[in-house]
Amino acid sequence: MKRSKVSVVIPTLNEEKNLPIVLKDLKKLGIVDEIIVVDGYSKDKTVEVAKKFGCKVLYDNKGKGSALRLGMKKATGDIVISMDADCSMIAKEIILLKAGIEAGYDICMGSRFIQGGGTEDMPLFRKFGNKVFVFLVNLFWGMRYSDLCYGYRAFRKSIIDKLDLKRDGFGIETEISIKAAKKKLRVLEVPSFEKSRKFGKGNLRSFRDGWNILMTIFSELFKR
Ligand SMILES: Nc1nc2c(ncn2[C@@H]2O[C@H](COP(=O)(O)OP(=O)(O)O)[C@@H](O)[C@H]2O)c(=O)[nH]1
Ligand SMILES: [Mg+2]
Repeated sequence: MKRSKVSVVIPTLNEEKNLPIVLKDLKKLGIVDEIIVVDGYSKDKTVEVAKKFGCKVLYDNKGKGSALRLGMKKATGDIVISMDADCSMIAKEIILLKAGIEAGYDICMGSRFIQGGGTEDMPLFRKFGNKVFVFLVNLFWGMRYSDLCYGYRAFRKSIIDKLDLKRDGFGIETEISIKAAKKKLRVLEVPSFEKSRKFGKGNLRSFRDGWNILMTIFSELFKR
């Protein structure tokens, strides 16, 4: 079997301390062929770090979703992995995500809420919000997702255009899950453990982005 080429797309905003750790782990893995950092015009040395490690650097000023869309479009791998730069994701799990695509699935999503997964980066009310959103998406689109607002995922490159993604902000993961359901893509969940962010503060705001996610769900409900 031909070896699949693997691209990793990382949206970044002021991650100069976290990014070197993430990139070192990715290099150590030895199965990543291309790393695309999509930076939201960081005020720190994030871009310098990315260049030092030989990453492709792109810029986007709209938000995490928009950055991810750009990176996924420009990726040249057969398998495209989306990942955060905050040290919350374990690089080795890429092996599992990649295996899902190689086994024939179109999208392989990390889930924090199946056996083997977990999170130390989610206060109780966010867990509750996530549960409500998962329930709604499963109800409206007949899925059996266990997680929704989580960005550690692998995509078969050839289905990325089909998803026709539009969201600019933190609604992007939800949009992906819903459109994968609508377009009847083959989706697999694999367990993933989310560690706490190592340095700095997250950019996600629970109420603003919770609202954003809810609006993503309802706007998709009224579209074909
Ligand atoms: N390019 C870009 N990246 C962002 C933006 N906001 C967050 N990120 C990155 O997206 C990833 C997830 O963001 P984070 O704030 O940790 O959100 P959380 O993990 O959902 O709490 C991190 O790698 C951030 O650096 C943004 O506006 N633009
Ligand atoms: Mg985070």
